[in-house]
This record gives sequence, C-alpha cells and structure tokens, in this order.
Amino acid sequence: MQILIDDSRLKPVLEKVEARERLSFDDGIALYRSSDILALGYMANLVRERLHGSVTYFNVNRHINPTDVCVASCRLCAFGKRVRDPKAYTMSLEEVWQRAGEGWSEAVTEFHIVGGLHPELTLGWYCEMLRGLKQRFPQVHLKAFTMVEVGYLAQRAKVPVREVLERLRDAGMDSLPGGGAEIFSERVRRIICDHKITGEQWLETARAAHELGLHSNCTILYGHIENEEDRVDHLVKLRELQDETGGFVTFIPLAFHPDNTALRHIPKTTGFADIKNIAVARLMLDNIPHIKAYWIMMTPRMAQIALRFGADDIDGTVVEEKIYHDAGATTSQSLRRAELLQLIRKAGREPVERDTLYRPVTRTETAFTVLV
Ligand code: V47
Repeated sequence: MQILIDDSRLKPVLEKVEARERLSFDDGIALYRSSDILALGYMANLVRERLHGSVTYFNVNRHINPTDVCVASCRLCAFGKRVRDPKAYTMSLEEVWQRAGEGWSEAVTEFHIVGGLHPELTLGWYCEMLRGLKQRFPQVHLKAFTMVEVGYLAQRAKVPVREVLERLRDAGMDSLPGGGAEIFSERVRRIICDHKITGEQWLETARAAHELGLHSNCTILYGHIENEEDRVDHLVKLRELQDETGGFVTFIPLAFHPDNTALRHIPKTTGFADIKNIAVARLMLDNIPHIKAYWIMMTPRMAQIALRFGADDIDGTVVEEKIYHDAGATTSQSLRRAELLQLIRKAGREPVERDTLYRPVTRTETAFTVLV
C-alpha cells in the first residue's frame, strides 16, 4: 500500500518494517527524532496487527503495595518514604491478606505486588506473605517484586539473587512485574535513582528469573533527563536479553510524573511523547509479544488512542494505585471490567480478558476460568 510519509528520513525504516526486518539503533533514533506521528502510527499499527489483529488485552487485577518505606530515596519517586516519616506505612501480614480480598466483587486473576525497599522486612516475611496469599487465593496469579526489590532482598539476606528468586518462587511468586528498569544509562541513573541497582544488575536479575522459568515484564521511564540515545540504548538492551531468554511478556513505557518528586521542576510529558513512546517501542521490540498502554499512567483517553499506535494491552482494573497518584496522576484509581470493555470497543478493537500470561479468561459474576 502506498502511504504518505511527511518525514522522508522514515522511508528506509518503513521499507524495513514492511520487509519484517529488525530496526537498528539509528532507526530508533530516526523514529524518536521524527514528528511524523501518523507515519510512526502506521508502521507500529502494521506490526501490532500482524501480531494480534484487532485483539486488545486487559485483565482484572488488584495492586497491593505492602509498604512505602524505602531506603533508596530516588529523585524520580514520590511514593517512597523514610522509615521515620510519620506518613510512611507498612502493612502487617494480616493487613496484606485482608486488603487482597477487598475491592470489586469481580474475581481478580492477578495481584500486582510491589513496594519500597524496607530496611527491616526480611526475605522470610515476604515468603510468608506470598504463602498466605496463595493459601487464601489459590487461583490468583502473584506478579510480585521488581528486579530492584529482588536485588535488595539478596543484598540484605546475603544470598545470591538466584536463590532469592527460587525462594520467592517456591513461596508462590508466579512472575515479576516490569518496574525499576527506569533507563539503563548510568549517567542518568546517577541523577534520577542513584541508590538503586545498576542497569546491568537489573538485566542480570531479569536473566536469572527467566533462566528459572519465571516470566517478567519490562519498562522504560521516559520524560525526565534522558535523551533519545539513552532511550534507544535501553530498548536495544531489552531486545538483546529477550533474544537470549524469551522471558519478557510485555513492555510498558512509563511517562515520568514529576509532582511531589525531587525533579518536580521537569515539565510533564505531552500526549505526543506518550504516543510516540508506544509506537517506537512496538517497532524496536520485535521480539517482545505485547506493548501495554498503562491507562493509569497515560489516562484512559490516551491509552485508547495508543491502541491504534502499537499497543495491544491496556492493563487492568487495578483497584488501588499509589505510585502514580503520589506523583500527581489525576486518573481514577480503578476502572471496572465493564469500563475497560467499553474503552476498547469504542476504539474499534476487540477486547479479550487475559490472565497475566495472556491466556484468555472466561468468567461468571464471581468466578473465572483460564483457558489453557
Ligand atoms: O518502578 C516511580 C515508575 C514503576 C514514578 O509489569 C514512576 O505489568 C513515573 O512498573 N513517575 C512502577 N513513573 C510501575 C510499574 C508497572 C506499572 C503497571 C504495570 C506493570 C507491569 C508495571 O513506576 C517504578 C518506576 O519505574 N515510577 N515513580 C514517577 N514519579
């Protein structure tokens, strides 16, 4: 098909996309530098429809953040609090288990569990939390702990990362979410999250998880002090690891939210940047099956548009969200299943409820079945 491309620098990229060829680092830069959003969207949508047709995934999930106490004090974050901060909280195990059962009556298929790096909670405590959740909610998939939390638990328990992952897996962790990757460039990490594990350590931890047969997601945090080279380098590093392990399920571009962070002087990202990051991700990450437009972060309106610019997933019901709302997100904290269906249908897409590993889910009012 003949398509109109305003930005002639994108013509060679279009030829590669049409020929199903892998895009290079320089292609990634050309995509990020282009303002021809419709050409980007055309290409990204081509890839998205090749992979998934019109199907758009969502899930019925619940976020649980057991503590916001965090020793890292990342400049990018408004969620983490010091141990002695009167506003900080840490749930007891009973509270975590009780909180898990609260919210919509709709049967959730996934708990998404992340928190701060707490200096006192032990690996044993987290394992007990997982065991208690599995005992009470045996059908629910536990997507828990960023690579950063795993790295911190390993450091504190003085055991190898692989062993921490094994112990968490044996206690009930089914997969890992994609957070904490931020931007792998050390120059940028030194400024936005200087006490976190390095980019190399994040990738090593993901590799170890995948080698144990655990799947995980991955993310990028954009819209702060990074440049185009940093972003493309990040995507290429994820693509290289995925070539090795095949363990990444979904990639989620995350827009920096500056409110209440030490970087609050940085302006918020634009809708244009948010859409562009979805499209570039779809085009560069040819080996990661899914690209998620996280509606909490993008707003439901923009997430809906993203479904025509490369995204095939809109995330879930969430129920209770803290990380983005502490940093100024104005979206609601939750959407009902029916609202997600409506958003997807109104974008002319075909909604499919999935579990964490993208197996279709069928449900009644209070129960669900995963089709395997
Ligand atoms: O790791 C923290 C980011 C992540 C801010 O795997 C911020 O399915 C923007 O990873 N502005 C947590 N971003 C969220 C996350 C996630 C979300 C939805 C689904 C999945 C998944 C993963 O949020 C953190 C960090 O990268 N973050 N503070 C902020 N001020």
